[in-house]
This record gives sequence, structure tokens and C-alpha cells, in this order.
Amino acid sequence: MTDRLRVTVVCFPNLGGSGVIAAEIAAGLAERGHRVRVVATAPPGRSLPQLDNLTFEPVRVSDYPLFKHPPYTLDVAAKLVELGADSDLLHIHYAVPHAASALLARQALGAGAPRCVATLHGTDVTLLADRPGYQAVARLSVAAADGLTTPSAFLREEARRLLALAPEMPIEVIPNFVDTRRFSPPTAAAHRRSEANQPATLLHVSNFRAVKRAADLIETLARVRRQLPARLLLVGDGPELAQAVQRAEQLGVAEHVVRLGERADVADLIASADGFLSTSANESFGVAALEALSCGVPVFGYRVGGLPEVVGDDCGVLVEPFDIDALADAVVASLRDHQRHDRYRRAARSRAVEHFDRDDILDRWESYYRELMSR
Ligand code: GMT
Repeated sequence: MTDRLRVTVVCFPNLGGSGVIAAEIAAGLAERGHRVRVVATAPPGRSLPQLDNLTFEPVRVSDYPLFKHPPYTLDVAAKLVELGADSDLLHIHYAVPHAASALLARQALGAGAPRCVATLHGTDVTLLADRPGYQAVARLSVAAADGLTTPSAFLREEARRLLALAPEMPIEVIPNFVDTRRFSPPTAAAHRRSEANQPATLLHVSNFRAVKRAADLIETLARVRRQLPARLLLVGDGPELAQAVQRAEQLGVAEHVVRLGERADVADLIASADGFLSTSANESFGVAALEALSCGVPVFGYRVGGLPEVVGDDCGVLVEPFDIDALADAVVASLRDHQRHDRYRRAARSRAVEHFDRDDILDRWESYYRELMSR
């Protein structure tokens, strides 16, 4: 085996956590000299560095008039076949439907087809709960991969349970990661200014799907504001955002909610906050929460899924799911007690650096790939 691997990464290009992590892995591997191709319908939202050994390979989604719904699964499979066997490893992110596309492509390529790693991310496993037919299809395609990973122990157990995978099938937990240099705490001076003169800044970043329970963010803000001045920055966009803003109007806090949309300066925005709010009903990991920790911003949210594995015990507070009063009280208690807030801030930054640093986790990916290639 050569030192330089040829890796093809397949992902959804949007700004969801799986797309962010896939793009970051691709960029990190290319910076280390591996030849990397990113296969998606559009360039990833988290932009790729310009390197000769890193290319974007667009999937052309079929628009033949007969198709009311484009056959995306086949379009990805066809793209992988067109790229040929000129790859050591195929790394697909988000199993539905990419694991099925990879299975088809590898069968079509036959001998010499690349090895395959499938990374499960969240709803690709959990949405199976109410679609029994999906379970069989996903199990078949996921089990066909040479290596299977999840970003948290929580999702590993959910995958075993919901996909009914054989107990002996190894699932490697490789956590998501953050660029701790890019997502870093504000300077002490900037921090002091924000504490001295302004209302507390709470912040949330997401794609505002129903699972994020965006209305709970607004309810939390309204309850916090009964006790101290605060505003809420909403970064990102998605189907539930408008409803959340409507709720803010109903609760009379609309002027304290700032919609920022999708932003390239997300790291600076996060770093400017006093607390990150996470009101998801489920989160297999929580990339945005990790980015907040890395900026030294405590996380306040519901204790769901793999989020406790990310946030730990001393970097903020996770309360029982959907207990908005407890969530608001935790935010207020922290903001009123500067020593406690500083403790959370320091612990948050240390946790990100010690457990989730980009370089360390990229080392783990490289070793995992090499171990898989040597089998
Ligand atoms: O599974 C999803 O809902 C989409 C996915 C995404 O692309 O953002 O999110 C999941 O994968 C992320 C990256 O591993 C995790 O940080 C999110 O927690 C996870 N979302 C859920 O589990 C709801």
C-alpha cells in the first residue's frame, strides 16, 4: 500500500452537520497529501480549499421528463461507476441512500472496486423507525460496506437496534471534530465589552428542520427575558424558521430575535455569544454545539441522543427534554453567576481541544482507512 491514498467522499452538500464533516475530512486528507474527490450534487456549503489533489465531482441529477422524481440513488451510483475503480476507498456519508448507491456502484465495477466506509450520521438511522421497508434496504446496503462508523456511541447502539445489525459487526465510533483554531474564543477585551454593556447573547445555528424544535428556542428566550435582558441570534435557514419567528411575535419578543441566515462568518458569530441553545428532540452528535464549545461558549440544551457525549458535564447544562423552564433557569443561573459562567467557558474550550480537535480526529481517520485497507 502506498502512503498516499486515493479517497472518494460522497455526501450531501448542504450545510447540515454530515456535509460539514464530510467536507472537512476531504479537505484535511487532501492537506495531508492524499488525492481526494468529493462527489455531491453541488460543492459543499463548507467550502473546500483550492488544492491540485482535491477535486469536486458533480453528480448530474437526471431530468428526463418521464421521471417525476429524479432517481438520485442511481445518479450517484452512475457517477461512482463513471469515476471508475481509480480509487482506493469510497467514504460515503449519510447512509440513505448513499450506502445503496455505493453497493450498486461497487457491484457494477466488480473486481478492483474500491473498499467502502459508510458513516451513519443520524436520521439515516433513526428515520427507519417508522419505515419498516427502509430497515431491510438500509441493513443490506450498510452491511455491504467494509467499514461502518458513527460519530457517537449513542448512534452506534441505535444503529445496531434499528438496523438489526449482526452483533459481531464492528461499528467504529469516530467523533466529529472541529477546527479549534478557526473556532476559537474571542479576545479577552472583546469578551469584557460584551459582558459590560449589552444584553446577554444567546445563539442557535441549524438547518431549522422540525427535529430542532425552533419554537422551543423562542419560548426559552421569552422565559430568560422575564429575569434578565437577552437576545437570540438565529444562524442558518430551514423549514421551521418562519414558524419560530411567528412564535416570537406572539410572545412579544420578536425585536429580541435576530435572523442572520446562512453566514460565512459563523465562527465569529458563535464566539460572540454567551450561550449556545440546543433544543433538538434528537441529536446523534451536534456539530454546531461542538463548534460553540470550541469558541468557549457554554451549551444549554436538552439531554438527548449523543449530545451528552459532546457537551460532557461541565461545559453548560443539559436538562430533561422539553423542560423549557429548566432550560431557561439554567441559562439565567449561569449568566448571573460570572464565576460559574467562566468555569463553563474554560471547560468548553478545553473539552473541544482535548477530545475533538480536527488534527487528532483526522489521525484517527487515516489509521482507520489504513487498517481497513490492510484487511
Ligand atoms: O441526520 C440528520 O438529521 C442530518 C445530519 C446532517 O446532515 O446534519 O445530522 C446528523 O449528523 C450530524 C453530523 O454527524 C450530527 O451532528 C447531528 O447530530 C445529526 N442529526 C441528528 O441526529 C438529528
